[in-house]
Amino acid sequence: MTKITLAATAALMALALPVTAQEALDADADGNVTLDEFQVAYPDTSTDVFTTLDSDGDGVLNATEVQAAIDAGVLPG
Ligand SMILES: [Ca+2]
Ligand SMILES: [Ca+2]
Repeated sequence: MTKITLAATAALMALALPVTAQEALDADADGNVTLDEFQVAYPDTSTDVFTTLDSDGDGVLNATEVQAAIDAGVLPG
């Protein structure tokens, strides 16, 4: 009974969670958005823009950096 309830709850939670911009962009689901992944969604994005968004300079965009880009109006939310 408990197992069934937990499974049902987990399923409902999965359905309720919206797909974030980060998840939509992160094609291989490794938690970071590479320039290649980014350009699949935004082919006109230059490396300069991507570098600007990559605030910690590690070469990929993490969820915080993607959210910052959305907050700044660079990406649609
Ligand atoms: Ca990725
Ligand atoms: Ca980064």
